[in-house]
This record gives sequence, structure tokens and C-alpha cells, in this order.
Amino acid sequence: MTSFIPTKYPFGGFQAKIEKAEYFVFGAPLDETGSYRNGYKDAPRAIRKANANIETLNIFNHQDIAELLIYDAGDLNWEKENIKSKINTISKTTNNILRKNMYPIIIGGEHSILAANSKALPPKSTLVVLDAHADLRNEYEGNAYSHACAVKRAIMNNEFEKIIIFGLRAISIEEKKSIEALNTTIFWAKDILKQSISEIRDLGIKIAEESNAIFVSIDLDVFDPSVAPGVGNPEPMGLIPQQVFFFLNELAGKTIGMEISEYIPKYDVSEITSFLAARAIHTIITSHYFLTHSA
Ligand SMILES: [Mn+2]
Repeated sequence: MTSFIPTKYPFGGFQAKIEKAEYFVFGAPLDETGSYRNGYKDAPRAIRKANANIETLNIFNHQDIAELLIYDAGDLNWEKENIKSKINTISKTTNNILRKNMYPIIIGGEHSILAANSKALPPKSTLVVLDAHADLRNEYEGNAYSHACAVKRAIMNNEFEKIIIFGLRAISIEEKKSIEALNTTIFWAKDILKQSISEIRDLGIKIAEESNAIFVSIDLDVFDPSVAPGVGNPEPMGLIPQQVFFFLNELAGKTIGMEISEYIPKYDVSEITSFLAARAIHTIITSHYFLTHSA
């Protein structure tokens, strides 16, 4: 039986009745395999707190989050579980949410939550990963569930129609070689940085048109460390919020769920990263609602 630690700040600010909810939020404070820093377990609380202090309208379409029926269960309560069992718990929870026709929003935790969520998704969906890193290692420091293996696990766990990595800029030689063999489309940060916002927006539109069901996996290190310092493995030459938000806003209508990961509050500066994370979730789900509920 999955249990949750309830939250004081339900995402969106208005806790819907679970029977009526269309969006289901839960925190997955996975904090096990950090290869450089740790402290991911404190992220869901900090992101919810930031969310409670941002304006409720989406600037792209003026959708108010107050109209969305969101149930926030709180954080998974799993003190005594090992990593494999935690991954299973996340996977089962996300799968249950999808089976009840709700939209899962998973607040990590480290990026290894993708190993869980990828297992829960319907086959032939499109996985859009926003990440500075490829996360394509088979195992890292002896652990197949390491955050450095998140995308590799996703590929092994499900039959995706397509896998897209957006904002990539840090990769090992082995990962580079393996990309060619995998059904993966890369949008390198160096190329995105040369594009105009309207070109990036058009790319989002094209991906949405070519996909039936998209799951979005945001590793916050896709952003430049100057705008998102509170992450596990900062990597320079990253994206700025405009480049990511115009892209995500176009994808949102086709999304069936999302996760956000790799935030570490103790390395943040002035809560920059938690407010960015809160706004990223807010933008995707309000745009999803706007695009799927307004005829
Ligand atoms: Mn990363």
C-alpha cells in the first residue's frame, strides 16, 4: 500500500477531491545516487512552496490554474525502502494515475525517477527529455538506477515511438557512440542557442504534430546554471527560461504527464531554481488544460 506524507502547500493552491481530479501531483524525493551532490529529497517541498507564491495565470493563454482540478497527494513515504523498491513504488503510483485517466505530475527527486515513470507509460508514446546530459550510461558507479542512466533505463523499459533529448551539451564518448544506434533525436544546446525563439517554438509545434502522447521529463540542469544554480550537476552553456518555455508551451496539448527532477534547494541562490521549476510545471499543465478543454 502506497502511503504519502501530506503537504501544506498542495500544488496549484486548491486541493480537488481525488474522485474528481484530472491532475495528480506527487513528490518522489528520491535521493540515492547523486554522483556529485545530494539533497534532492528536499526538492518537492521547496518547489510547492515557490508555486504557492507565483501568480496563477499562464502568460501564454491567460489560463488560471485555479480552474484545474488538481489533487496533490504529498510526498511518497518510503523511509525503509531500497532504491529498487522506491523505483517500483513510483512506477506503480504513476501507472495507477494513468489508468484512472488522470495526468501524473511527479516532482523529484533525482532524475532516476524517469526509470520508474518510463515503465508506467503506454507504449508508443513520445518521450521528450530536457537535459544537459545524455544519461545513456548502462550503469554508473555500479548502479543501473543512477541518475546518469535515466534515459538508458527509459529506453530499456518501454517501446517509445520516439525519444527526443533537448538541450544536450555534456556527453561521454561511449554515450555519443551509442546515440547513433538508438532511436533518439538530439537537439544540441549549441544549435538551440543559435535559433530564434520563433524557430524554437516552431520545433515544439512540429514535435506536437508528429506525436500522439508525449511525456515530458525535465532535468533542471537543461537550464544554464546562471538561471538554475540549484542542481546536482551544473553544466555551462545551457538554455534560458524563454527558450524552454516557448518550446514546452507548444508541446503541452499533447502531453499525458510530466516529471521534474534534479533540484537541490541547499545549492540554490535566492530560490531562483525552485521558482523556475514551479513555473515550468505551472506552464505545462495550464497550457495542457487550455489546449484540451477549450474548443
Ligand atoms: Mn542532467
